[in-house]
Amino acid sequence: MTSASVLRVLAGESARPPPVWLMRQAGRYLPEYRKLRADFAAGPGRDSFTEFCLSPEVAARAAMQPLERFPDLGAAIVFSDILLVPFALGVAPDFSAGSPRLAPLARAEDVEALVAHYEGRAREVVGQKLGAVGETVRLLKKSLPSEVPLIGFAAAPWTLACYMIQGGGASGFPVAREFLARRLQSYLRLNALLEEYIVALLEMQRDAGADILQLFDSWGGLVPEEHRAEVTFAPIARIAGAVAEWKMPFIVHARGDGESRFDWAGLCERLPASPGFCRAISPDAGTDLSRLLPLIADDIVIQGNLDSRLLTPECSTGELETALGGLAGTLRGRPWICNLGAGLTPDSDPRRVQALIDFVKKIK
Ligand code: 1CP
Repeated sequence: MTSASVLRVLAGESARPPPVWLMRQAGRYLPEYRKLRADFAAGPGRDSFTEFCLSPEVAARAAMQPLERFPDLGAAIVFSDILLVPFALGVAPDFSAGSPRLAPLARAEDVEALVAHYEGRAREVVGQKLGAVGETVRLLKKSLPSEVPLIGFAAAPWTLACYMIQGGGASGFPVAREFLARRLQSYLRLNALLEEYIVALLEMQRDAGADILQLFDSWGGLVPEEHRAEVTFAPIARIAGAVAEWKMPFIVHARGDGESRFDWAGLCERLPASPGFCRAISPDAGTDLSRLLPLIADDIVIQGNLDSRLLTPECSTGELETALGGLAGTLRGRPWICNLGAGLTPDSDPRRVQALIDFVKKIK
């Protein structure tokens, strides 16, 4: 399999078999990643995950690990975290309990104070606080084989706002949703501030040599329909517009939840189409692709939407093969990248990842 085909596919060419790369927070299932983390934490004053992400040599090592174990993976992703943007804005996440915790932006005044301090300074602040991410990208570009593209990333404003308003991860992010419902104008000020910082972070990764940019709107499915245009579609379309000017491939990932699905057709309508710009979407496992595909433009590349459980002991290898066959059938004739609909979970079995790669090689 040629790894470069992720870029070829993003340029709209069909590749059989399709390239494979597996998503974010991926390291956690690899023993070599857990060792790297433990060794780092054992160093003097170095217990925080944020510091791990902001140490370019060690972050580059973590990013290389999946490729070293699975040389057939079709892309690498920079090792970093979406919550480095709140960190740059002075709202540092604490990862020590597993799920991150942050000082919550509970009141409209908290948002105003943040905006007053940080608005209009994104390039300067991102350079100062997150320059290490650019350095990681530069190191990775030196170590990666030339045919393996590097993905840089950030999260969409809503997903970051969820963590910042809620004060951490939470099922359904009820506090963030209530803030949106009751204080829309204040929420939109935060959204705009985040958008400015997200573009600056993506730009920094581009300048450092990233080949592809991905935006994670992990909690995008929680935005109620009446607010989607302002909260989700318009900012993502503007961020895509910036990436389109840089003529780089752009992938959007989002998830729905049980009650509320992410409106992919609505987003796709608004993603700019321009020469030399490749648009890709990465829908979660709950998205019904056979219903979605007729609603979106043919040039939009699909990545995903395999169920992450297929790589865990919860499912059998046979179930993985069947699911993959079904996905390949649905996507026949379209450019696609084989990936999960969410990140690899810590209980994923590395042998199952190899099985996935081997099954994909057989796709005609
Ligand atoms: O070592 C550890 O235990 C930390 C686990 C971990 C890792 C490996 C976290 C904490 N972040 C990461 C790295 C990471 N996160 C990457 C780097 C590339 C890779 O390893 O593949 C990427 C792309 C992310 C993106 C990320 N972070 C997302 C978006 C993707 C998704 O899963 O929807 C989100 C929501 C986060 C927040 C986050 N960071 C870490 C955790 C445990 C979480 C989830 C928190 C929650 O429960 O809501």
